[in-house]
Amino acid sequence: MTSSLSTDLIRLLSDQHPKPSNIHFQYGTAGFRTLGSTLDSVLFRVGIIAALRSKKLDGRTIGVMVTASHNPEEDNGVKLVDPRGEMLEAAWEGHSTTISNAPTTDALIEALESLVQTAKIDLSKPANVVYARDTRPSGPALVSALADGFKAMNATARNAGVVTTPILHYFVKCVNTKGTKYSYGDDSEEGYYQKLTTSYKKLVAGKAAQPALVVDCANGVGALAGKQLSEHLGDTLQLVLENTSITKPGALNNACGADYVKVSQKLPPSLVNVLKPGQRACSLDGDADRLIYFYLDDRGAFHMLDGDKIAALVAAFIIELVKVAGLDDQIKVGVVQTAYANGASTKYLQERLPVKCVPTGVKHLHHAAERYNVGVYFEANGHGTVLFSQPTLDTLAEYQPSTPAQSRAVEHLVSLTELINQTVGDALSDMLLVEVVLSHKSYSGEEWNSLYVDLPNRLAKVSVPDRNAFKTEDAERRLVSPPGLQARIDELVNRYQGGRSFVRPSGTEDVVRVYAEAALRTQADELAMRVAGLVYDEAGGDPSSRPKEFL
Ligand code: NG1
Ligand code: ZN
Repeated sequence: MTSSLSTDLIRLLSDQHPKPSNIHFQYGTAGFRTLGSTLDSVLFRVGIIAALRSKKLDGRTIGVMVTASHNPEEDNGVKLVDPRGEMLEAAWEGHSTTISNAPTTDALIEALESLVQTAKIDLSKPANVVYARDTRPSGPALVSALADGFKAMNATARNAGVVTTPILHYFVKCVNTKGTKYSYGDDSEEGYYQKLTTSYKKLVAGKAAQPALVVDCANGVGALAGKQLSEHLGDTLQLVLENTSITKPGALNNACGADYVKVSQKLPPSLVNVLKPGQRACSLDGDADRLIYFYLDDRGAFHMLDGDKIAALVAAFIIELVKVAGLDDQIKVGVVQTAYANGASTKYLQERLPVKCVPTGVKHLHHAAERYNVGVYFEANGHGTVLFSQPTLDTLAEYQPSTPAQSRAVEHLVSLTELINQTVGDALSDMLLVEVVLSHKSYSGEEWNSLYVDLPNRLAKVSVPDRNAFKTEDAERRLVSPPGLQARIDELVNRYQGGRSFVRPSGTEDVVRVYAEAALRTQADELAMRVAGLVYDEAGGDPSSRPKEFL
């Protein structure tokens, strides 16, 4: 092992992946994400950064996922996964941004040398990486640029192929815990499906089989994973996989998938002749880490069960099991949400357990959830999971139940710790979790939906010249900049019954997002439109694209 960078090799390869001069890249809440055709140099450099991060962590394996999730097919992106299967440490987001923007090969080498110095990276350490991509057409070329980055650092890199984002996170945690007492599972796709379906089968043993579940795979990688999952589930749960055209140009996330359903609050048109009244259905997003449920009632009206409804369903179920097990003194359950959580869900949950609101971004939710014994975190958009702390896992392993009912409840809790992905939100794992609860409670979609009634809400986005001019406080619920804008929003909100609205810059797109809710549908839409108008005027956008209406 050498103890300096192989600058000749880096130079040779970097010259094949020049940075476009007119683009500024940013490692945002979900890594780098923009048009796939502009990302070649970023992928090469991320390959180098992943290797450096691994060396910094004594050769522990780092994950790299190439995906743009729910975003349009022509977009792509890349994010790094830390050894425990979690999001990259915040300081390295900054390093990644700096390195991705070095204008030339010389500047890149200089930036890398400076990172090695400041982060005190021992270059003689090994570098280990596991990487994967989703089904986007730009994926193969980007993965090859990434592989050049690994080559430039002489890193040992394993190509995990085309898998969901949560499967890649699972691999990272498995590889890094292999052979320890915290071993998370077998680092193969088979290991993942076995782990999920074995625990699912234990949890629903003896329960009546549920009617078939329709799964909208967003024409993405979830179609491949859904098929494998379905085979492993056998008769225990019948999945009807829809929107599985992973090679059809333009199909990915197009009028289907979790983001389409959540934002438009509509049934994907492709399911109109598929879904029967009362039947349960769910949508995954393009990399299968988000999940939204829905159903049609007897009159054919569409009802959506989003991340907030999933959190409410799951938290109540876990609390009940903890209580039946006789562990309610030792195991406390809490929920983490963001400002996008429906006000009705927050009220419902706050009446039952501790609830914390944090800024948008999985890392904020995940870290806040880690502070509870059992932390349930879900974004309204359907991304989320449930974390069990190590002391809680130890409590469950050591507990001596005194009745058969207690013993069953503890077994179920242990199975849940196996079923639920502990690294990141996972649509397939969450789907099985929801199915377990529905099966235990004998709930239809309608009964689940009646836990609380959502306040009508609307999410909108406004394109502005500089989204960084928008700064927030109080878990993004209030604007501090541009000055004076928050007061004008407050003044508008006060005119609407049950009104709430907030504005924040997106961390993944070059837009400012506007959220509004109110007691009535028309009022929520109107409030969102008027706040979007305020933002637009403030930011000085082009009058022809001023927000006029939604729907
Ligand atoms: P931004 O673009 O920062 O709003 C979006 C989602 C987040 C999260 C990230 C990562 C909304 C309103 N925002 O972030 O919740 O999922 O993407 O994919 O859904
Ligand atoms: Zn996603």
